[in-house]
Amino acid sequence: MAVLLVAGCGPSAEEKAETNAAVQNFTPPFVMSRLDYGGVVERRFRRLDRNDDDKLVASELSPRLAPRFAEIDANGDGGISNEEWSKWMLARFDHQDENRDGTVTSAEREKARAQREMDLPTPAEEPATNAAGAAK
Ligand SMILES: [Ca+2]
Ligand SMILES: [Ca+2]
Repeated sequence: MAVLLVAGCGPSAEEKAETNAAVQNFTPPFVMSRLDYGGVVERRFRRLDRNDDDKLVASELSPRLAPRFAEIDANGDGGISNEEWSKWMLARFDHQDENRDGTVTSAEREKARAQREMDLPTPAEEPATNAAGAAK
């Protein structure tokens, strides 16, 4: 499994202040590209879709996401398609990508968390694996 390391660009004073504010919720620094994130989101959809019918119903969502079901189900048909899921999750990513460089850093993620945005799933949470049928 590939582990992303942050290249050594020094944090600004503001970023340091943010980092200090976020210390109580410390997660190791990371940078997540939009492309990586797309894969993570796809794998999470597959994992959440327990009955493999290519849509998520409210009971398949995590408790954290369940309250936002109606928002994610854009066409209101009672199921979240892969397309609706990806679109919504990528919108969360773009919202957190403050400087619009196509990556979300841990600093941006901590800031979003402080604003009570949802946590984005990370590659570590949804590792790429081809182990067919594992834990379904
Ligand atoms: Ca389903
Ligand atoms: Ca739908």
